Amino acid sequence: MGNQFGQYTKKDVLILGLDGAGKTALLSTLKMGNILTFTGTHYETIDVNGVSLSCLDLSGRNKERPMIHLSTPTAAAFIHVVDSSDKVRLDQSLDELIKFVLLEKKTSGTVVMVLANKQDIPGCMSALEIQEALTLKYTFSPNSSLAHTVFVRQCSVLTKEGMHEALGEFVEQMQLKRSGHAKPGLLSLDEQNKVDDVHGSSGKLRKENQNDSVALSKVKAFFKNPFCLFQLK
Ligand SMILES: Nc1nc2c(ncn2[C@@H]2O[C@H](COP(=O)(O)OP(=O)(O)OP(=O)(O)O)[C@@H](O)[C@H]2O)c(=O)[nH]1
Ligand SMILES: [Mg+2]
Repeated sequence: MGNQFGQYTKKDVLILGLDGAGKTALLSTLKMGNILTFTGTHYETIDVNGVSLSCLDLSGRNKERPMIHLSTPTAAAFIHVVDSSDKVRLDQSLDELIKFVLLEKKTSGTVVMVLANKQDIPGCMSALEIQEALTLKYTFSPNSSLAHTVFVRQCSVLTKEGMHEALGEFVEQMQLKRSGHAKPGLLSLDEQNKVDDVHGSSGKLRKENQNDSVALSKVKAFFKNPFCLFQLK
């Protein structure tokens, strides 16, 4: 697990969310197959269905909050992790998503996955409940070409249930976005990628996945904003 940042590094995917939501658990599980406990901010490159994603796991702790403003303009896409068992702080979590991503003009047009984590905890909120809470707070305007593509999915990083499916969909939405086919606004929970509609066949999309290093390198070229030096604990 990388725990040192180089200066001026560009990042593709920014993992956000309050402290304790499961950001580091997600990244370590995707990278190494199980939850590892690290504090602070981490950078890792992971592979999702053959697509390489550079991920920045930005600590939710106060000390590192100012980094959000520096890193959001450099991100191609966002994963906002929510602790679905933490009903008390759901408002705060969604407020941060709205403030740092949805209302931030520099992130316009990006893919945003809200990941309702910790579904293994009895009595936790479902993705639908979290989506409803989000729509009460924020009005999506799908008609704008600059609108984010937002979708809410649920998983348990602990049991891995739903985790790989959610990440797979996230990558597909990133690819649709790059090809200009992503649907802006809030995607419904049961909305599947209209892969066949867009690409003619799912086989073609899989082929595009394999060629993604070229697409990714083009995307990376967009993100020329300097990053910052992270000092880890
Ligand atoms: N029950 C359960 N616990 C989880 C799950 N995912 C993460 N956790 C636990 O939640 C705690 C916090 O997880 P982290 O990944 O460190 O949280 P974080 O979002 O990185 O928090 P900060 O780095 O402080 O911003 C750890 O004890 C994890 O083991 C899950 O799906 N279910
Ligand atoms: Mg963490």
